[in-house]
Amino acid sequence: MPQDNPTAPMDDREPVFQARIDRDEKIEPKDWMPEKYRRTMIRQISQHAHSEVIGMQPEGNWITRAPSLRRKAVLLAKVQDEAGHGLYLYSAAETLGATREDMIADLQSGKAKYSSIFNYPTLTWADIGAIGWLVDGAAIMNQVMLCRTSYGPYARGMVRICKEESFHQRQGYEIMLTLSRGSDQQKAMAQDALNRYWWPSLMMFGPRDDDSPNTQQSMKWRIKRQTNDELRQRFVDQTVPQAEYLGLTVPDPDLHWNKEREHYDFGEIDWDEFWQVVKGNGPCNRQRIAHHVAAHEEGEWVREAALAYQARKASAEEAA
Ligand code: BYC
Repeated sequence: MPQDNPTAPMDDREPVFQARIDRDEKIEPKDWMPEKYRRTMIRQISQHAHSEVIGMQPEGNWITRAPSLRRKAVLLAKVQDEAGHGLYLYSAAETLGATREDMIADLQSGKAKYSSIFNYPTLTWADIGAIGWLVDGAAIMNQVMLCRTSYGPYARGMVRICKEESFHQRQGYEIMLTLSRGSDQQKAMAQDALNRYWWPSLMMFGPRDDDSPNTQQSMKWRIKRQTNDELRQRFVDQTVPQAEYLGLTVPDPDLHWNKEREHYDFGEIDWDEFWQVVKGNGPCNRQRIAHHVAAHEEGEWVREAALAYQARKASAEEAA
Protein backbone atom coordinates (compact mmCIF):
# COMPACT_ATOMS: atom_id res chain seq x y z
CA MET A 1 0.00 0.00 0.00
CA PRO A 2 1.53 3.38 -0.94
CA GLN A 3 0.53 4.99 2.39
CA ASP A 4 2.79 2.51 4.20
CA ASN A 5 5.68 3.18 1.87
CA PRO A 6 7.64 6.15 3.21
CA THR A 7 9.38 6.64 -0.13
CA ALA A 8 6.21 6.73 -2.25
CA PRO A 9 5.79 10.12 -3.95
CA MET A 10 3.52 12.55 -2.07
CA ASP A 11 1.27 12.73 -5.11
CA ASP A 12 0.36 9.06 -4.57
CA ARG A 13 0.04 9.15 -0.83
CA GLU A 14 -2.53 11.92 -0.50
CA PRO A 15 -5.14 10.32 -2.79
CA VAL A 16 -4.62 6.93 -1.15
CA PHE A 17 -5.09 8.53 2.28
CA GLN A 18 -8.28 10.26 1.11
CA ALA A 19 -9.55 6.98 -0.38
CA ARG A 20 -9.08 5.29 2.99
CA ILE A 21 -11.06 8.08 4.66
CA ASP A 22 -13.78 7.78 2.01
CA ARG A 23 -14.01 4.04 2.71
CA ASP A 24 -14.51 4.94 6.40
CA GLU A 25 -11.26 3.26 7.47
CA LYS A 26 -9.78 4.52 10.71
CA ILE A 27 -6.41 6.24 10.55
CA GLU A 28 -4.05 4.83 13.18
CA PRO A 29 -0.97 6.48 14.77
CA LYS A 30 1.64 4.69 12.64
CA ASP A 31 -0.20 5.21 9.33
CA TRP A 32 1.03 7.82 6.93
CA MET A 33 -1.05 10.99 7.11
CA PRO A 34 -0.74 14.47 5.59
CA GLU A 35 1.07 16.83 7.93
CA LYS A 36 -1.96 19.14 7.93
CA TYR A 37 -4.23 16.29 9.06
CA ARG A 38 -1.83 15.53 11.92
CA ARG A 39 -1.70 19.19 12.98
CA THR A 40 -5.47 19.55 12.77
CA MET A 41 -5.98 16.48 14.92
CA ILE A 42 -3.48 17.69 17.53
CA ARG A 43 -5.17 21.10 17.57
CA GLN A 44 -8.65 19.72 18.02
CA ILE A 45 -7.85 16.88 20.44
CA SER A 46 -5.62 19.02 22.66
CA GLN A 47 -8.19 21.83 22.74
CA HIS A 48 -10.82 19.28 23.62
CA ALA A 49 -8.59 17.97 26.45
CA HIS A 50 -8.02 21.52 27.73
CA SER A 51 -11.80 22.10 27.73
CA GLU A 52 -12.37 19.06 29.90
CA VAL A 53 -9.70 20.11 32.40
CA ILE A 54 -10.61 23.82 32.53
CA GLY A 55 -14.28 22.76 32.73
CA MET A 56 -13.52 21.29 36.16
CA GLN A 57 -13.10 24.79 37.60
CA PRO A 58 -16.62 26.27 37.31
CA GLU A 59 -18.12 23.03 38.63
CA GLY A 60 -15.44 22.46 41.28
CA ASN A 61 -16.48 25.86 42.63
CA TRP A 62 -19.66 24.24 44.03
CA ILE A 63 -18.31 20.99 45.50
CA THR A 64 -18.02 22.41 49.02
CA ARG A 65 -21.40 24.14 48.76
CA ALA A 66 -23.52 21.36 47.22
CA PRO A 67 -26.91 21.32 48.97
CA SER A 68 -26.73 17.70 50.22
CA LEU A 69 -24.28 14.83 50.69
CA ARG A 70 -25.80 13.04 47.68
CA ARG A 71 -25.43 16.10 45.45
CA LYS A 72 -21.87 16.54 46.66
CA ALA A 73 -20.89 12.93 45.92
CA VAL A 74 -22.42 13.10 42.44
CA LEU A 75 -20.74 16.41 41.60
CA LEU A 76 -17.40 15.16 42.91
CA ALA A 77 -17.68 12.07 40.67
CA LYS A 78 -18.59 14.22 37.67
CA VAL A 79 -15.64 16.56 38.15
CA GLN A 80 -13.32 13.54 38.48
CA ASP A 81 -14.79 12.14 35.25
CA GLU A 82 -13.83 15.39 33.46
CA ALA A 83 -10.22 14.95 34.64
CA GLY A 84 -10.32 11.40 33.25
CA HIS A 85 -11.62 12.68 29.90
CA GLY A 86 -8.75 15.16 29.78
CA LEU A 87 -6.29 12.32 30.36
CA TYR A 88 -7.71 10.08 27.61
CA LEU A 89 -7.62 13.02 25.22
CA TYR A 90 -4.07 14.15 26.06
CA SER A 91 -2.99 10.54 25.53
CA ALA A 92 -4.76 10.44 22.15
CA ALA A 93 -2.94 13.65 21.12
CA GLU A 94 0.37 12.14 22.28
CA THR A 95 -0.07 9.30 19.75
CA LEU A 96 0.36 12.00 17.09
CA GLY A 97 3.71 13.13 18.48
CA ALA A 98 2.51 16.03 20.66
CA THR A 99 4.07 16.24 24.12
CA ARG A 100 2.10 16.90 27.27
CA GLU A 101 4.52 19.71 28.22
CA ASP A 102 4.02 21.54 24.91
CA MET A 103 0.24 21.15 25.06
CA ILE A 104 0.09 22.55 28.60
CA ALA A 105 2.46 25.40 27.67
CA ASP A 106 0.21 26.29 24.71
CA LEU A 107 -2.85 26.34 26.96
CA GLN A 108 -1.19 28.52 29.54
CA SER A 109 0.25 30.98 27.01
CA GLY A 110 -3.16 31.37 25.34
CA LYS A 111 -1.94 29.85 22.06
CA ALA A 112 -4.32 26.89 22.37
CA LYS A 113 -7.99 27.47 22.90
CA TYR A 114 -10.49 25.73 25.15
CA SER A 115 -14.26 25.86 25.02
CA SER A 116 -15.61 29.40 25.43
CA ILE A 117 -18.35 28.16 27.77
CA PHE A 118 -15.98 27.68 30.70
CA ASN A 119 -15.23 31.39 30.85
CA TYR A 120 -18.61 32.12 32.41
CA PRO A 121 -19.01 32.08 36.20
CA THR A 122 -21.14 29.65 38.22
CA LEU A 123 -23.03 32.07 40.45
CA THR A 124 -25.66 29.78 41.97
CA TRP A 125 -26.29 26.07 42.53
CA ALA A 126 -28.71 26.13 39.59
CA ASP A 127 -25.74 26.86 37.33
CA ILE A 128 -24.48 23.35 38.10
CA GLY A 129 -27.82 22.02 36.85
CA ALA A 130 -27.65 24.23 33.75
CA ILE A 131 -24.09 23.11 32.98
CA GLY A 132 -25.03 19.42 33.19
CA TRP A 133 -28.22 19.88 31.18
CA LEU A 134 -27.07 22.39 28.55
CA VAL A 135 -23.27 22.24 28.43
CA ASP A 136 -22.96 18.46 28.70
CA GLY A 137 -26.00 18.22 26.41
CA ALA A 138 -24.23 20.34 23.78
CA ALA A 139 -21.00 18.42 24.33
CA ILE A 140 -22.74 15.07 23.72
CA MET A 141 -24.37 16.37 20.55
CA ASN A 142 -20.90 17.16 19.22
CA GLN A 143 -19.17 14.09 20.69
CA VAL A 144 -21.58 11.44 19.42
CA MET A 145 -20.46 12.53 15.96
CA LEU A 146 -16.82 12.32 17.10
CA CYS A 147 -17.24 8.62 18.05
CA ARG A 148 -17.07 8.10 14.26
CA THR A 149 -14.25 10.55 13.60
CA SER A 150 -11.52 9.30 11.26
CA TYR A 151 -8.62 9.16 13.75
CA GLY A 152 -8.83 5.82 15.60
CA PRO A 153 -7.53 6.73 19.09
CA TYR A 154 -9.77 9.84 19.24
CA ALA A 155 -12.85 7.92 18.06
CA ARG A 156 -12.31 5.14 20.62
CA GLY A 157 -11.75 7.62 23.44
CA MET A 158 -14.97 9.39 22.54
CA VAL A 159 -17.06 6.23 22.93
CA ARG A 160 -16.17 6.00 26.59
CA ILE A 161 -16.43 9.74 27.15
CA CYS A 162 -19.92 9.84 25.64
CA LYS A 163 -21.20 7.19 28.04
CA GLU A 164 -20.06 9.29 30.98
CA GLU A 165 -21.36 12.53 29.45
CA SER A 166 -24.86 11.14 29.15
CA PHE A 167 -24.88 10.45 32.89
CA HIS A 168 -23.64 14.02 33.42
CA GLN A 169 -26.43 15.43 31.29
CA ARG A 170 -29.06 13.51 33.23
CA GLN A 171 -27.77 14.61 36.62
CA GLY A 172 -27.89 18.24 35.41
CA TYR A 173 -31.43 17.86 34.13
CA GLU A 174 -32.46 16.25 37.41
CA ILE A 175 -31.12 19.26 39.34
CA MET A 176 -33.10 21.57 37.04
CA LEU A 177 -36.23 19.43 37.45
CA THR A 178 -35.96 19.50 41.25
CA LEU A 179 -35.48 23.28 41.28
CA SER A 180 -38.24 24.00 38.78
CA ARG A 181 -40.70 21.89 40.82
CA GLY A 182 -39.55 23.56 44.05
CA SER A 183 -40.31 26.92 45.70
CA ASP A 184 -40.81 30.12 43.66
CA GLN A 185 -37.33 31.14 44.65
CA GLN A 186 -35.84 27.86 43.42
CA LYS A 187 -37.74 28.10 40.14
CA ALA A 188 -36.48 31.67 39.68
CA MET A 189 -32.95 30.43 40.29
CA ALA A 190 -33.35 27.76 37.59
CA GLN A 191 -34.77 30.33 35.14
CA ASP A 192 -31.90 32.72 35.85
CA ALA A 193 -29.35 29.94 35.15
CA LEU A 194 -31.09 29.12 31.86
CA ASN A 195 -31.08 32.83 30.95
CA ARG A 196 -27.33 33.08 31.48
CA TYR A 197 -26.27 29.72 30.01
CA TRP A 198 -28.56 29.45 26.96
CA TRP A 199 -26.68 31.67 24.52
CA PRO A 200 -23.14 30.63 25.61
CA SER A 201 -24.27 26.99 25.11
CA LEU A 202 -25.26 27.73 21.52
CA MET A 203 -21.86 29.38 21.02
CA MET A 204 -20.11 26.16 22.08
CA PHE A 205 -20.74 24.70 18.60
CA GLY A 206 -18.38 27.28 17.12
CA PRO A 207 -18.80 29.99 14.49
CA ARG A 208 -21.43 29.85 11.72
CA ASP A 209 -20.44 27.49 8.92
CA ASP A 210 -19.75 30.47 6.62
CA ASP A 211 -17.28 31.86 9.17
CA SER A 212 -15.65 28.56 10.15
CA PRO A 213 -12.20 28.29 8.53
CA ASN A 214 -11.70 24.63 9.46
CA THR A 215 -15.05 22.96 8.78
CA GLN A 216 -14.73 22.28 5.06
CA GLN A 217 -11.42 20.43 5.28
CA SER A 218 -12.39 18.68 8.51
CA MET A 219 -15.57 17.38 6.85
CA LYS A 220 -13.55 16.13 3.89
CA TRP A 221 -11.22 14.26 6.23
CA ARG A 222 -14.23 13.06 8.26
CA ILE A 223 -12.76 14.54 11.40
CA LYS A 224 -16.11 16.30 11.66
CA ARG A 225 -19.19 14.50 10.36
CA GLN A 226 -21.61 17.37 10.85
CA THR A 227 -21.08 21.10 10.61
CA ASN A 228 -21.26 23.58 13.50
CA ASP A 229 -24.66 24.91 12.33
CA GLU A 230 -26.15 21.43 11.82
CA LEU A 231 -25.22 20.39 15.36
CA ARG A 232 -26.42 23.69 16.83
CA GLN A 233 -29.82 23.21 15.16
CA ARG A 234 -30.11 19.65 16.49
CA PHE A 235 -29.28 20.90 19.96
CA VAL A 236 -31.98 23.59 19.83
CA ASP A 237 -34.56 21.11 18.48
CA GLN A 238 -33.79 18.65 21.25
CA THR A 239 -33.49 21.11 24.12
CA VAL A 240 -36.50 23.41 23.66
CA PRO A 241 -39.05 20.66 24.53
CA GLN A 242 -36.94 19.81 27.58
CA ALA A 243 -37.16 23.46 28.73
CA GLU A 244 -40.94 23.34 28.18
CA TYR A 245 -41.20 20.22 30.33
CA LEU A 246 -39.35 22.08 33.08
CA GLY A 247 -41.79 24.99 32.73
CA LEU A 248 -38.90 27.35 31.98
CA THR A 249 -38.67 29.96 29.21
CA VAL A 250 -35.84 29.93 26.70
CA PRO A 251 -34.53 33.53 26.63
CA ASP A 252 -35.03 34.07 22.90
CA PRO A 253 -38.05 36.07 21.66
CA ASP A 254 -37.40 34.89 18.08
CA LEU A 255 -37.60 31.21 18.95
CA HIS A 256 -40.48 29.43 17.23
CA TRP A 257 -41.28 26.14 15.52
CA ASN A 258 -40.99 26.37 11.74
CA LYS A 259 -43.52 23.93 10.27
CA GLU A 260 -42.01 23.94 6.79
CA ARG A 261 -38.46 23.27 7.94
CA GLU A 262 -39.59 21.06 10.83
CA HIS A 263 -37.01 22.76 13.00
CA TYR A 264 -36.99 25.61 15.48
CA ASP A 265 -35.98 29.01 14.13
CA PHE A 266 -33.94 30.93 16.66
CA GLY A 267 -32.49 34.41 17.11
CA GLU A 268 -29.08 35.72 16.15
CA ILE A 269 -26.17 34.76 18.39
CA ASP A 270 -24.02 37.63 19.66
CA TRP A 271 -20.92 36.73 17.67
CA ASP A 272 -18.97 39.72 19.03
CA GLU A 273 -19.36 38.28 22.50
CA PHE A 274 -18.27 34.84 21.24
CA TRP A 275 -15.07 36.14 19.64
CA GLN A 276 -14.26 38.33 22.65
CA VAL A 277 -14.48 35.26 24.90
CA VAL A 278 -12.45 33.13 22.46
CA LYS A 279 -9.76 35.85 22.33
CA GLY A 280 -9.38 35.78 26.12
CA ASN A 281 -11.66 38.64 27.15
CA GLY A 282 -14.56 36.71 28.68
CA PRO A 283 -15.68 37.19 32.29
CA CYS A 284 -13.39 34.46 33.71
CA ASN A 285 -10.62 33.79 31.13
CA ARG A 286 -7.84 35.26 33.23
CA GLN A 287 -9.05 33.58 36.40
CA ARG A 288 -9.24 30.16 34.69
CA ILE A 289 -5.69 30.31 33.33
CA ALA A 290 -4.24 31.76 36.55
CA HIS A 291 -5.82 28.91 38.51
CA HIS A 292 -4.44 26.34 36.07
CA VAL A 293 -0.93 27.83 36.27
CA ALA A 294 -1.01 27.84 40.09
CA ALA A 295 -2.27 24.23 40.26
CA HIS A 296 0.36 23.14 37.73
CA GLU A 297 3.14 24.79 39.74
CA GLU A 298 1.89 23.28 42.99
CA GLY A 299 1.86 19.86 41.32
CA GLU A 300 5.50 20.08 40.21
CA TRP A 301 6.71 17.80 43.02
CA VAL A 302 4.16 15.11 42.05
CA ARG A 303 5.44 15.06 38.47
CA GLU A 304 9.04 14.96 39.68
CA ALA A 305 8.27 12.07 42.06
CA ALA A 306 6.45 10.12 39.35
CA LEU A 307 9.34 10.57 36.92
CA ALA A 308 11.91 9.58 39.57
CA TYR A 309 9.88 6.45 40.40
CA GLN A 310 9.66 5.55 36.72
CA ALA A 311 13.42 6.04 36.22
CA ARG A 312 14.21 3.95 39.29
CA LYS A 313 11.89 1.17 38.19
CA ALA A 314 13.44 1.14 34.72
CA SER A 315 16.99 0.92 36.06
CA ALA A 316 15.97 -1.86 38.51
CA GLU A 317 14.44 -3.78 35.60
CA GLU A 318 17.60 -3.28 33.55
CA ALA A 319 19.78 -4.57 36.38
CA ALA A 320 17.60 -7.68 36.93
N1 BYC B 1 -14.71 27.93 22.12
O1 BYC B 1 -13.27 26.60 12.19
P1 BYC B 1 -13.90 26.33 13.51
C1 BYC B 1 -17.06 19.14 27.83
C2 BYC B 1 -12.33 28.15 17.63
S1 BYC B 1 -15.96 20.12 26.99
C3 BYC B 1 -13.45 28.30 21.87
O2 BYC B 1 -15.35 26.01 13.51
P2 BYC B 1 -13.23 23.62 14.38
C4 BYC B 1 -17.27 19.38 29.24
C5 BYC B 1 -11.70 26.96 16.92
O3 BYC B 1 -10.89 26.20 17.79
C6 BYC B 1 -16.43 19.97 25.33
N2 BYC B 1 -12.92 28.30 20.61
O4 BYC B 1 -13.04 25.20 14.28
C7 BYC B 1 -16.19 19.48 30.10
C8 BYC B 1 -10.95 27.66 15.81
O5 BYC B 1 -9.75 28.23 16.32
P3 BYC B 1 -8.29 27.55 15.99
C9 BYC B 1 -15.46 20.58 24.39
C10 BYC B 1 -13.74 27.88 19.62
O6 BYC B 1 -12.14 23.08 15.21
C11 BYC B 1 -16.39 19.76 31.46
C12 BYC B 1 -11.84 28.85 15.47
O7 BYC B 1 -12.66 29.08 16.61
N3 BYC B 1 -15.68 19.92 23.14
O8 BYC B 1 -17.60 18.30 27.22
O9 BYC B 1 -13.45 23.02 13.02
C13 BYC B 1 -17.69 19.90 31.95
C14 BYC B 1 -12.69 28.60 14.26
O10 BYC B 1 -13.66 27.57 14.49
C15 BYC B 1 -15.05 27.45 19.85
C16 BYC B 1 -14.77 19.90 22.16
O11 BYC B 1 -13.72 20.45 22.26
C17 BYC B 1 -15.53 27.50 21.17
N4 BYC B 1 -16.78 27.15 21.48
O12 BYC B 1 -14.62 23.46 15.16
C18 BYC B 1 -18.77 19.76 31.08
C19 BYC B 1 -15.17 19.06 20.96
N5 BYC B 1 -15.60 27.10 18.67
O13 BYC B 1 -8.25 26.26 16.74
C20 BYC B 1 -18.57 19.46 29.74
C21 BYC B 1 -14.06 18.91 19.95
C22 BYC B 1 -14.67 27.29 17.74
O14 BYC B 1 -8.23 27.36 14.51
N6 BYC B 1 -13.91 20.08 19.13
N7 BYC B 1 -13.55 27.76 18.30
O15 BYC B 1 -7.31 28.55 16.54
C23 BYC B 1 -14.69 20.30 18.02
O16 BYC B 1 -15.60 19.56 17.70
C24 BYC B 1 -14.33 21.51 17.18
O17 BYC B 1 -13.01 21.89 17.50
C25 BYC B 1 -15.30 22.72 17.37
C26 BYC B 1 -14.79 23.88 16.49
C27 BYC B 1 -16.69 22.34 16.90
C28 BYC B 1 -15.33 23.19 18.83
